[in-house]
Amino acid sequence: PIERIRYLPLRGKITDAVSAAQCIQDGTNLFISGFTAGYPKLIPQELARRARAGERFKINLFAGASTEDTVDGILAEAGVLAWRRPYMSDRIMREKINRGDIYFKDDHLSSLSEQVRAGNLGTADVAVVEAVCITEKGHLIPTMSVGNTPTYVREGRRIIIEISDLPIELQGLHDIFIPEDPPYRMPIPIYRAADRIGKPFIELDPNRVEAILFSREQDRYPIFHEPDEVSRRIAEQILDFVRHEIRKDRLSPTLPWQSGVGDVANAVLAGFLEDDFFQEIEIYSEVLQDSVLDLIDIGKVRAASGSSLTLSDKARRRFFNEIYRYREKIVLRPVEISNSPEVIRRLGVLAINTAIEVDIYGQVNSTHVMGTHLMNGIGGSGDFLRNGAVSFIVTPSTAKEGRISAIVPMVTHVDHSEHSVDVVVTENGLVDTRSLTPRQTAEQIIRRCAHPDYRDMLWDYFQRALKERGGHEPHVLEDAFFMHRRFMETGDMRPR
Ligand code: 0RQ
Repeated sequence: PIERIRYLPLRGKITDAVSAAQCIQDGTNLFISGFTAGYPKLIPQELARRARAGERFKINLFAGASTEDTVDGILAEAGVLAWRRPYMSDRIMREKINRGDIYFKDDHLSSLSEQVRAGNLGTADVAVVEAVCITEKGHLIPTMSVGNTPTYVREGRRIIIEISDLPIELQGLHDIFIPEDPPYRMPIPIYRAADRIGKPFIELDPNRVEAILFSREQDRYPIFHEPDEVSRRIAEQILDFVRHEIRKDRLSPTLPWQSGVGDVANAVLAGFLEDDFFQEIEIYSEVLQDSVLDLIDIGKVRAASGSSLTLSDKARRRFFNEIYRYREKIVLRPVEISNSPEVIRRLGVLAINTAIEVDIYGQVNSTHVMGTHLMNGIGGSGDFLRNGAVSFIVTPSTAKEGRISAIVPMVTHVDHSEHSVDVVVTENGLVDTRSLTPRQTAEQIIRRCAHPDYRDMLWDYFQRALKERGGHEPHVLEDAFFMHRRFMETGDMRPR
C-alpha cells in the first residue's frame, strides 16, 4: 500500500494508531471526514480503546454528517465526547444527547464549513480524514464522501490521514471547490448538475501532516428495505404530480431532483425505474443511495451530484467493479456546494424530504419527537426545502403502528416553516399548498393527508378553532397539543 503515498516526503509519516492519536488529548477539537460514508475508523477505535483502558478525556467532534456506530456509536459509548456537531443518527449518541451528556447543536449542513473557516467553532486542532491516496504533489483523494473535509484539511493544525484500501479508481469522482467567504464573494459557478468547477483532489499542506495510517476497515453498510406499500404510494403521487405539472407547462422536464435519506427517499428514485415519462433525469442531492446506481444502469441518469455515495453491500460491489462507468455520471462535492442555497435555487431543484410530523398549516418538525427528544438532526433538509423550485415534505401518515399521527394540529417543534413547504404528501394523498390560504391548507391536509383514524379529530379541532378563535391561522392554543398529551398519557393518540 505504500505506493498510495505518491508524495515521497510523506512516507516518513507512516505510523500506527496509538502513536498517531497521541496528539488528541482532553479538550481537543477533532474534525473528521465522513458524511454517512468515508469516515476514519482507526483513530476513533483507538480513542475508544484509551477510554476503556481508564484514561479520562473529552473531545469535541465535528464531522460532515452522520458516521454511524463505527465512529459516533463507539465514541459516544466510550464517553469521550463533550460536543458533537452536526447531524448524527446513532442510537447511543442520540440517547446521550437527549440526557444532556453530550452537547449538540443542530446546523444546516451547508453552513458548517463556512463557520469553521470563520473560526466560530474554535481552532481546528486536529483533522482526521480518510483518503484512497496522496498524489504526487501531496494532495488527497477522498473516498466515498466529501462533506466538510476540504475545509477541515485547510484549517486543521495537525492532520492525520487514514489511507483506505478502497479502489484507487475513485480518483476523478470528486470535484473540490471551496467557495469564497463573505463579504464580496463571487458566485459558485454551477449551472447544471454535472458541472465540475474545482479540482479532483483536496489540497493539503504536507507540513501539517502528523501521521499516516493504513486502514482496511470498511464503512458500515446501510440496509435499505424494498419500498413498502406506504413508500411506494408516496413516491407514485410525487411522480404523478410532477408529470402533471410538466404537461401543463408549469415545470420544466429538466429540473434536477433531490431526495433525502432513508426508504421513502429510495422509493421515490426507484419509482423512476418503471416510469416511461421520465426518460433521463438529473440528480442534485446530498446523499446518493443504491437507487442512483440502478437508474444509471438503465440509462436514466444524465448526471448525479451529491456529497456522498452511501451504498449497500451489494451495490458497493457493483460500483467498485465498474467505477470508470459510474464516474462519468456521478460527481461528489463538498456539502457546502451540494447543499448550497445559491446553487439549489439557481438549478431549480425538486426537493423531497421526510418529516417526523407536519401540522395542518404546513409547519414541519423533522427533528424532535414529541417536541423534546432529538431524532437525528435537520441535515440538509432545510437547505433544500427552503430553496427548491418545488419543495415536497413527505411522511407516512402514522408512526408506531398507528398510535401516532404524523399530521397534528400544531407541530411540537419547528424546523421548516409553512413558507418553505410547497407540497405535503402522505400515502393517503398530496396537497399542493402553493395557491391555498392557510385555512384552505388545513382543510386539504386533514382531508387528504391525515390517516382516516385521525381525520375526524383533526377536523373537529379545526372547526372549533375557526368558531371559537378565528384569525388567519385559527388555533385553540390550550388544546393545540391534545393529541400529543393523549399519547403521553395513554401511549396512543387515539381515544380508548
Ligand atoms: O422509529 O426507529 O424506533 O422505528 O422515527 O422513522 O419511518 O423509519 O423513517 O428513517 O425516513 O426517518 C424524519 C427521522 C424519518 C428522517 C426522519 C419514528 C419512527 C422510527 C424513523 P424507530 P421511519 P426514516 C438529508 C435529509 C431529517 C433530516 C433530513 C430524518 C423513526 O428522515 O432524520 O431530512 N429527517 N435529512 O417510528 C414519533 C413521530 C414519528 C416517529 C417517525 N411522529 N413520532 N416517532 N417516527 N415519525 C439527509 C442528511 O442530511 C444526511
